Amino acid sequence: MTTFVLATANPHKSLEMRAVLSELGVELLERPDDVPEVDETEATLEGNALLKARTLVAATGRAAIADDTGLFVDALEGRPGVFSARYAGEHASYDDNVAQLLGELEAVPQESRAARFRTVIAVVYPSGEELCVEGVLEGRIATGRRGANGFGYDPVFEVLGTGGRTLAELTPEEKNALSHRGRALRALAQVLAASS
Ligand code: ITT
Repeated sequence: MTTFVLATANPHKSLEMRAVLSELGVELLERPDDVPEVDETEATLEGNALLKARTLVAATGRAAIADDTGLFVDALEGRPGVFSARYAGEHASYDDNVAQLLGELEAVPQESRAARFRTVIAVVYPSGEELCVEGVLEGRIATGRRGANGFGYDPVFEVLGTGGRTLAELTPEEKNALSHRGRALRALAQVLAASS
């Protein structure tokens, strides 16, 4: 059994990572409460994921796993991207961020609302060895919120190939089976299996 300390402080992300990894033979240890949140100062998802994982290795002496995710909207030249958590301001809620997104896209027609979620998962070992994998989910930004599941931008992200359903209209199992995060975690399991 592979064991990592979890670097994310986001309980929604943590729940999804646990659900996927428990089926792939990877055990996650809780992020210790006394480790301060990491300032995401890098310009890329990979850079920020590595920052978060390295911080947990330094604090615990154990191998750590981090997720950094962004929503990249074509009509906004890739924004909010790396800044997805702080899109509507430093302490913005999920709802504030969604409102900001819908507002900015108000005049943009359906066919020009393409977007994708990208997740980078970083694993860092106490030896200094590091690895990163990525998962992508293609879709489109809806004109309003739909669905009650998930978190963040899920109510406005229509998933390509699902007949226009948003991520928030999928069950947790459906989301994990096709999401950016699920894909990245399954890619990680393959890399780990190949190197063991
Ligand atoms: P940690 O850094 O502690 O892991 P965070 O919430 O800051 O937590 P990210 O920087 O990776 O994590 O995420 C940026 C934002 O993107 C997040 O706050 C959500 O608003 C959104 N987000 C991430 N994953 C998502 C998903 O699967 N569905 C919808 N929105 C998501």
